[in-house]
Amino acid sequence: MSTEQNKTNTNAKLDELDMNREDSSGQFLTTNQGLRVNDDQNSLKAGPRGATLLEDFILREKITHFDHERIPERIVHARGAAAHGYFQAYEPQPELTKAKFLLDPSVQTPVFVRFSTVAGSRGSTDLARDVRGFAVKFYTEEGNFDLVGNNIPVFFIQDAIKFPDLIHAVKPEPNNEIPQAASAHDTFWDFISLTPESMHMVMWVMSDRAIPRSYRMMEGFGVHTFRLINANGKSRFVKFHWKPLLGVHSVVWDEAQLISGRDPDFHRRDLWDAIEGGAYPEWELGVQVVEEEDEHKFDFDLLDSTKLIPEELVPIVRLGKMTLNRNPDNYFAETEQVAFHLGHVVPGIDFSNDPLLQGRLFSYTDTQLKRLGGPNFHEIPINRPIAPVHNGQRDGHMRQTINVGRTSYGPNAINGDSPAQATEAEGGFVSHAERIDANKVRARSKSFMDHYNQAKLFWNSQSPTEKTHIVKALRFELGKVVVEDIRKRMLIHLSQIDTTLATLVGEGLGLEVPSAEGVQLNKSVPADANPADYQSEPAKSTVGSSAALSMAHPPKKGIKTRQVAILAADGVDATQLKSMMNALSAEKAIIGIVAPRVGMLKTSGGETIKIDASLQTTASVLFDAVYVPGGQSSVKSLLQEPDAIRFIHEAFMHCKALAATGEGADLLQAAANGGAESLLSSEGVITSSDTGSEVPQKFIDAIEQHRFWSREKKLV
Ligand code: HDE
Repeated sequence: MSTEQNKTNTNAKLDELDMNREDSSGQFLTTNQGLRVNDDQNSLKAGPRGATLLEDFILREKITHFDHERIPERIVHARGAAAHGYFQAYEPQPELTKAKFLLDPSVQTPVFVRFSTVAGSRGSTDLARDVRGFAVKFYTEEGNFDLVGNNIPVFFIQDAIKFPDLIHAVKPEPNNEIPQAASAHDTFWDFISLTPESMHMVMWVMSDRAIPRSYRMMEGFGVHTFRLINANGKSRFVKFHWKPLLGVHSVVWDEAQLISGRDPDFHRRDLWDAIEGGAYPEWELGVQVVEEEDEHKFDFDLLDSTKLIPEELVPIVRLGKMTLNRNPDNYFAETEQVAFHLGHVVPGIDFSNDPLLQGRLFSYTDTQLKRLGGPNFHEIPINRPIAPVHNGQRDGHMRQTINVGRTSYGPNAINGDSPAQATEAEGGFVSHAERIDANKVRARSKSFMDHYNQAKLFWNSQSPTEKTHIVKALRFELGKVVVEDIRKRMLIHLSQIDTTLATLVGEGLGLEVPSAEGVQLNKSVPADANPADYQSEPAKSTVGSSAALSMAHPPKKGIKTRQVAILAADGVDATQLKSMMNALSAEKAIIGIVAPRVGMLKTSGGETIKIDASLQTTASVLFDAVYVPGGQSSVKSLLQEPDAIRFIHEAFMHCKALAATGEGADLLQAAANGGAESLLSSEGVITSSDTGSEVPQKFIDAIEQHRFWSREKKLV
């Protein structure tokens, strides 16, 4: 695929990166000292058969650099993919904030966004059942602002001091480093079953949100309550949201597991290809705004990161749009070295006292010191702000800046007291002067003790299909747990959320739901505390639902960038093929011609068409929908390929849109005969025995539905 289009999209940050770009095209090979190398194939030896000489500085330089190529991977969010783009405000927001990038709709603020999984190592699969990171660096003219969020609006724990425990529990077990990128093991569920504050998050992580179809089809959330502050110093609480313009979509768990084998880079590739192909992903940035005086009007605490504000209570105000329009040039230099930190804020944005947020304010810089090797990581090109940097910080490993002059302290008279502190009016950052009057205590607020109501709110808000998927996910995860007491404890917690949920999960585990009577459900209790003070009541039966929490409701938004497989072999009916290809291309879907072999395909009309993948190199799980055109010899060849029948069968089992015209229906029939009896009579399967002129439009409408859940057996 051409990268020309990708490279022409630029912005202030991308231009600034130019000074660090290196292009070897047409150049001589050199050492790191610029010395031209004459022989890079052989080391320097005493005679052609050795020994190798210590003198060989070219060999030593090359090998030494190689030996030091690796840096520690991120302790969490190790695996990711990133892209450049820009953010543009819709309207000036002076009442909400003085942050300049939200005040001027004519300004395009450069951004760099990194998406990630959390638990797996750098080389793990994209399709793990996991939270996804959604970290955005805005290179504003007032300095960098990092919005380091996730694709789930709440978190597992309420206090940062529990983070190492949570992560140690979910990471592979320390004795054998198994399992990779999976929460389905004893230590994770042992911890969770003793930590009821996790239950709301657990419901989200067991839902389809944890297996997104694409990074481009995920929501993003700042999770914590932040503050926006306007030029008059008025502060309001806000929750940040990213809403994808492509809608929110997921895959099914069986599919996720198969994708992990077929293409562990599925999400990375999807993001990369979409941007290379000019289908730039877009999200709207929104905020839920809560006036300071309303801080205590909710039946949960705004400082508790295990709670969300239902959109029915506080609607989202859309502030602007982010577009990702250029891939990185170099994965390590950009995606790996980018360093996010919640403490990177600009005037007009400030923090709340959420104890999880406060702990993060420490952790992110600390971790970069280890990961990137020293205090100068802000000088790494991708981390450099486009705003000028002047201060008295000096030296340290790998310092790049050549600070001139004699002074690196303030106040100073030698350099006219430069660099000067800025007044608030000059853009100096002034922390919000929140009044705090309290005793120093190591404690958890009573207002954080409700652990089940929002878990129930989430459960109540799900469609029957989504509920079924949550039950199946819990059966899978807890089914992999070996210690039976952990399963039982989890069933007790689930029974505090919803008895049907607990019973259904229990059925899958062959267990009755144990009684909660007399059980101390919360073990996350300090030594000297009264456990009774830490117990949460079961969820109230009056908890309602919130439509925004379900993926079933958002309107469907076309089939742009959906991957459609066309199964064909030599002799495929040219007219049917062309008419479907034209219709799909007009809707900006991406077509993949899949045939028994790679190379070129001959149509019935004698034309040749490039095959994109063979049945051996791809699979239905890498596509959103499948079409089989007619053509006697084409379909005859496909019928002899078990992989072609499996392709159809799998797509059907994963509830995807299927279409066939002419003899193409025979392949669907063969898949139906092979164990999917209801295939031809199911929703989302479009066939026509004639040339099927109306089939393309019906197929497009079906792809837009994403999945046909009526094919699945409902548990709820
Ligand atoms: Fe993070 N988190 N986190 N986290 N987090 C990191 O920082 C941490 C939390 C999130 O693409 C680390 O640079 C603590 C919530 C993202 O580079 C580390 C706590 C949310 C990324 C760290 C949390 C996040 C990270 C590891 C509990 C959603 C990837 C590497 C108090 C709002 C950023 C790094 C990227 C990365 C600490 C909880 C999001 C160790 C202590 C809640 C998206 O600093």
